[in-house]
Amino acid sequence: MPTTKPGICRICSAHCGVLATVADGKLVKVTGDPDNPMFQGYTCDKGRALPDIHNNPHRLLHSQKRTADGGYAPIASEQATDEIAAKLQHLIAEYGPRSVAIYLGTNGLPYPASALTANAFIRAIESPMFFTANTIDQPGKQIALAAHGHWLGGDIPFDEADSWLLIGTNPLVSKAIGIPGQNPSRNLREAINRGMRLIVIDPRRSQTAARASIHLQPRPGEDATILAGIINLIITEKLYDPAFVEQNAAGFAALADAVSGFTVDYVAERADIPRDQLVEAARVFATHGDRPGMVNAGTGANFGLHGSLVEYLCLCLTTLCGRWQRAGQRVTRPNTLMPAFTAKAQPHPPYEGWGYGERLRVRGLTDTVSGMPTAALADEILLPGEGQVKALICIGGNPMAAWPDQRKTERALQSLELLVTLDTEMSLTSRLAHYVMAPKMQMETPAMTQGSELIKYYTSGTGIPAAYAQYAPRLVDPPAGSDLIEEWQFFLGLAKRMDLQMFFVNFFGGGGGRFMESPPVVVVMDKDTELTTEELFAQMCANSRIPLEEVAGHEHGHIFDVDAVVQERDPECTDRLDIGNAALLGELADVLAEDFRAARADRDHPFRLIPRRHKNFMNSSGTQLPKLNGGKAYNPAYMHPEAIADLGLDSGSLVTIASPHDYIPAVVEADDTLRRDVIAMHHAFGGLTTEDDEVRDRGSNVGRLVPTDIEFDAITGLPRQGNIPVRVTPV
Ligand SMILES: Nc1nc2c(c(=O)[nH]1)N[C@H]1C(S)=C(S)[C@@H](COP(=O)(O)OP(=O)(O)OC[C@H]3O[C@@H](n4cnc5c(=O)[nH]c(N)nc54)[C@H](O)[C@@H]3O)O[C@H]1N2
Ligand SMILES: Nc1nc2c(c(=O)[nH]1)N[C@H]1C(S)=C(S)[C@@H](COP(=O)(O)OP(=O)(O)OC[C@H]3O[C@@H](n4cnc5c(=O)[nH]c(N)nc54)[C@H](O)[C@@H]3O)O[C@H]1N2
Ligand code: SF4
Ligand SMILES: [Mo]
Repeated sequence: MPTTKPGICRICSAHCGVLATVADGKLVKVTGDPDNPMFQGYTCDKGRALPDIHNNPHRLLHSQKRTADGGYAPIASEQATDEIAAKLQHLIAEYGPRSVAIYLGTNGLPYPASALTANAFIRAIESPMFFTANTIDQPGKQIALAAHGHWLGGDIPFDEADSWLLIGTNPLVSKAIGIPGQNPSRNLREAINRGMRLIVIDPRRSQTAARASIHLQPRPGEDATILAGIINLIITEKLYDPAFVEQNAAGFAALADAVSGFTVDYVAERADIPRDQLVEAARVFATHGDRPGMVNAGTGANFGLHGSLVEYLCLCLTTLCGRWQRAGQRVTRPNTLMPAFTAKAQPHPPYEGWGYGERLRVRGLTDTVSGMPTAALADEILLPGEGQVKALICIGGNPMAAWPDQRKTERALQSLELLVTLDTEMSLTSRLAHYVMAPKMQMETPAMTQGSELIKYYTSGTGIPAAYAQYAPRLVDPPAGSDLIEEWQFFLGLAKRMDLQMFFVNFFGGGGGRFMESPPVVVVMDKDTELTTEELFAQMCANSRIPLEEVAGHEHGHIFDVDAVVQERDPECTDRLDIGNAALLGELADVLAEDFRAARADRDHPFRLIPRRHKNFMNSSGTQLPKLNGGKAYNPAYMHPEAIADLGLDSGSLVTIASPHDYIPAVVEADDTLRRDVIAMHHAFGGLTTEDDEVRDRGSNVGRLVPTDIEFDAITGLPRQGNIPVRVTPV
């Protein structure tokens, strides 16, 4: 008899409540859950493909070990853990703890204990080398918050706002930021029906831009310029909130001075947007409606080299216009599975965000609030000398597909003495690994929404916009005869063999610790620890506002009735947000000093390549699954039809795309939503560098076009992953 039970899809951060049907011990169907109060039946194609993902014939049911001839053979997970522990002990004894690094990718998110335990392990061996995908994503968000400070009253609710500004993000597809990701189409439709004016800045008429009231379609990479222009206009026309600024912000004069060169005419010419449209966008954002909203930027705006600055200007614009929840208003994202926190209408002051902790051996980079610079990890592997990284453990990430400079990444990974991946398939990175640990998958493990809730601490515009939580037990057994291990159990297994004591503090990172009232939960693990994931989740939620058992009692998820209202500021509070940070406004001065006309005259590279995401793929995941790729296993190079015709090409032509750094093969496809001078491609496709002739089966690796050591954010090391100058030549 098939059974259908509520579960949680955790492919992306929306964490949709779904219904999962199991028949004959197999997951056979996943649909939306109409009884889930938050999602009301919503899912996307990826969530509905969870049965295909679980039952994928390429899924690993046993861990793999590389054989002498370069192939792979199954190995028992206990045996693999024995061998990996022994190798790590040997490397640490020989080269020191820094020789061991961990990289956590996006598939840490579905398994809340995975990141915490991996981080506990690396601290237990006393290596500082813990890297995550965050620093090749939008690390500027945390840098900007450190420089600006946090508003302890939190965000304005999207579902009440009359205006919203989105820059280089497409939340209708990505569910990531701005429009709440829990059924974003519905959330946007309701807002527009209510009279919201949405402003979108995107070189492409994205799904979100197509529904905007104003769509600015600029040259890519000019987001700092445009934001500075909008701020300048708002200051000049006195459209900001002087009372809020007076009471809560420092640095107004420095900001006003730094943006003063960004006149409407200058910005319109430089970004190639109509002057009047820019003015209208600024005025609408500043004045439309009784309840004006916020501004959020996404990956598109962050990859154009000035990500930290773009994020900082977003916060400056928000504070300048006083766009934060005030005393007496409801808390937009109340804590539920996180510990209770009293929101207050006051600033949390800026704090040290970078330049501390571990120093990398390249490019003057350091640890930061956004973590260690992942774009420098390949260099740390390749650069001989003391501290060289010899072993890398990748958890739910795919460096060969997703890191910048694929060729360098490939050399680095091939040179390692030990490469371990924890991956559900022989991913591109796993194909270079010594060991591939096969893990359990989503519906085979218990699930909760704590991870989706806590991302709000990384940046505003994310997280769950209600006191909503869900817990789901394991819904299906792993396939018969399989030998699978949960990621956190792998690290506990290593710790036991290496006789380490590990501990983690839930929740680390994201400035989270700054918002704790109750003492943090400390989880300790050592060689005597015997724990189930369920027991570990209970420990992780020991001080949550709503007890985990109570959440679990509502199997379809529940919006709890918590009385969360923003409180008055403390009478003695003199803290201020900083909108005049010298380092970041110094970078804005550099932007103004750039000779943008000369940069544009690069005849060798007449196009700019920009990132975009596809609704059916989560980075590299799903790209090879027929149910999701519809038989097209490559990522086209989308170009304006006239640009294709100008080159004498057709949609479907094979081309070479070359940046000043490297080249990739690609298949062009017509897309009239783009500017003529822009090419858009999904990232995280492609094979190894020797497999270019398989482009129609594997796609093209955009990261290969990106050098890590030429143009990069000096604070976070994030290279220029967008606005990449390229030329296109027929093959
Ligand atoms: N050029 C360019 N580069 C980019 C980007 C871009 O837009 N353009 N985007 C950047 C961004 S925002 C990010 S976040 C990074 C992403 O970088 P990564 O996180 O490194 O890449 P993913 O492709 O998400 O890797 C996911 C891996 O998890 C595996 N996996 C799938 N399901 C499971 C599971 O249940 N358990 C485990 N253990 N593994 C699983 C998949 O097979 C895959 O190998 O890439 C960055 N790189
Ligand atoms: N379906 C799906 N959902 C995902 C993912 C996925 O791969 N697939 N990945 C997840 C991850 S890891 C992340 S980080 C988030 C990212 O979420 P988003 O940041 O929303 O990413 P995208 O959907 O690629 O939207 C980026 C937009 O920026 C535009 N753009 C490109 N260059 C520029 C520029 O220079 N300036 C401006 N203003 N716009 C520009 C692109 O045209 C595109 O519409 O999505 C998450 N959700
Ligand atoms: S939106 Fe995200 S969480 Fe929801 S079903 Fe799709 S992939 Fe899963
Ligand atoms: Mo990301």
